[in-house]
Amino acid sequence: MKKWIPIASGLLAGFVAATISFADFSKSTNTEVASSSTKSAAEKVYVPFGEKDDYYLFASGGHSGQMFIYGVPSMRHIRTVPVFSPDSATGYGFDEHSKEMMGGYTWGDLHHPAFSETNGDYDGKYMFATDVGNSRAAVMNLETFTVKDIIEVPNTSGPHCAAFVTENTEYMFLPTRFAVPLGSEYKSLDEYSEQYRGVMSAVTFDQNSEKLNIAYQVALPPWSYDLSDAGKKISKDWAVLTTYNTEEATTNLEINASQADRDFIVLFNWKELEQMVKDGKYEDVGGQKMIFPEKQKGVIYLIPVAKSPHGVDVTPDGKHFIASGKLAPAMTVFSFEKAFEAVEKGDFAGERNGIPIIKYESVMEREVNPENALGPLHTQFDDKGMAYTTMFISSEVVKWDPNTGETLDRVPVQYSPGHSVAAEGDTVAPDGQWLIALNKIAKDSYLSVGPSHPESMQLIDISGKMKVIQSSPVNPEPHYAQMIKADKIKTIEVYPKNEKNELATYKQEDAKIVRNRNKVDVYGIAMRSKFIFDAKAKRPDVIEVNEGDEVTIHLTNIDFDEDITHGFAINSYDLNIEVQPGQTNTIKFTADKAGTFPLYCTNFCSALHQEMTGYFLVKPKN
Ligand code: CUK
Ligand code: CUA
Repeated sequence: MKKWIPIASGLLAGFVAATISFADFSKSTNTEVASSSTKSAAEKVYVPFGEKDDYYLFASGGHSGQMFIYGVPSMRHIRTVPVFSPDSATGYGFDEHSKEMMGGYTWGDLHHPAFSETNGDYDGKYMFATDVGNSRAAVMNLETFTVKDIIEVPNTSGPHCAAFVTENTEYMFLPTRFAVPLGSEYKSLDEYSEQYRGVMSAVTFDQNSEKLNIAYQVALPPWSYDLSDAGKKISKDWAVLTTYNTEEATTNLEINASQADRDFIVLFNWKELEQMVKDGKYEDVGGQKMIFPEKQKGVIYLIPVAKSPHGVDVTPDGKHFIASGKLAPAMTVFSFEKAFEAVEKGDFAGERNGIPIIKYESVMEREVNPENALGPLHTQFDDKGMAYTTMFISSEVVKWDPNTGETLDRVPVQYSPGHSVAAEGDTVAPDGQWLIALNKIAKDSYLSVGPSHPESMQLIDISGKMKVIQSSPVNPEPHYAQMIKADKIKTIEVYPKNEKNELATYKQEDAKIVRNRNKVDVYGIAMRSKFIFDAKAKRPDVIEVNEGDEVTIHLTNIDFDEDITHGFAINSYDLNIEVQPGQTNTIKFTADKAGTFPLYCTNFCSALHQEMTGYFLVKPKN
């Protein structure tokens, strides 16, 4: 194994000084932008009114807890979908279902979105995401672009190394960034190596109930798990994860987690883990089925890799995986076949924490080091199997051939790309044509909004010589994104009538208010351009209750007409929900303030939208 230390220590300084070196790029940037604003580039991104984009881009919203939907190639922002944080625009986190899903949390940190897959291809049905901030996983339905389920994952902290799904969405794996004691109970950091673990969770999804479930967990060593990818085709039963801080440092990680010459790729066979669970080879930890790899051998392996790797990406043919060493200026191509052979033969170089280490030389295919390229992070692929790696420090995307290691092309981006995303990039058959660099620093790209700038996404035409042809601000922060062919997503136009739903009210004359002691249930209707809460009342658009009453409002939008969405808010009560066409939504609250409170529709719905109001009257207790 090569020594990476001398290069790496220089790069550490480069990492720190990265912001300073941007200045060097700004001149070349301006010429680059000037040449890219030629007619042909403009034509390529121009989607005339009435025509639609070819791709949807689902960009993670980082610590906004949201997902941003863009059209490609226009790079127009189409929608923000709240996932892990409440959203005033849609009332997400206010209505009963989303409030319950939110679990009391008010923010999230969404890093890596992942589409559901069928035979290794995006099937356009669901999108998964994880929350590094509060250790949750979520699933979004792509018929409605709404979140259907969120689970909190116990025994773990910060599933950054997720989500990646297996070839037929059998599992979504959630390895974590932070090691914690099992059960997250208090343990001194002096006992870190013995008592802490980096737990990986195997999450399943049931399409009928639209629920997520934790199938089992694996108590990996107390290291940080960074990025991951599922195998494809010949490697479909396997998956790989990068680790750092195999030093098991507990303080000053910037220095202490970069000591060792190498860290590891974790290679595991999820089919065999599944079998272990069936065979009862696990322990109960806080109600979860926990597999301990040091006790249950033969399924998980370590492969040495250049220190502090970041991304690991499986090639579309499933034969190789490529690790990028953020502190070493190299990408390393590993062979799955060689790894399987080494496992078969027991060709190991000892073990670490009870897990066998496969010899580096046995599985390494080649080390690739494009000239002057610094800080490789993540790799995507085109339709010819060529690789595109983002270079964080040298602010560029490098195209190279995984079969030969030859550098084929490179293009500067502005600046410091983290991930990039290729069209259908994580499937067994990427599309080519488009790649988007997800840049951490926009700096001089857009009109200034003060000291802090948005992040930027730059569209690169990869059909010929790579060329940046469009740029879009995004705020914050596209850690990762996935790009899917637009025609794979089939949205519904209105929510279908569900006569079995007892909470829904479809006929105006059925709107009613039911009182049971201090509980008030409103079965109301929203329609152009009025509310009907009690069809028989003198004023059908008024809800009158007593101070302290528990109020539940079930509101149905009976405009079965695409895009006619109504909102419902009560002044000064800090609540707002939305009802999309045909939808029934429920909100529950206590009438804890006596007084007169106007209520109104928050979503512009007709010429008489301003008239879509009423009163919420709360009689004082005495
Ligand atoms: S991470 Cu690699 S640059 Cu959260 Cu995927 Cu951001
Ligand atoms: Cu209904 Cu505005």
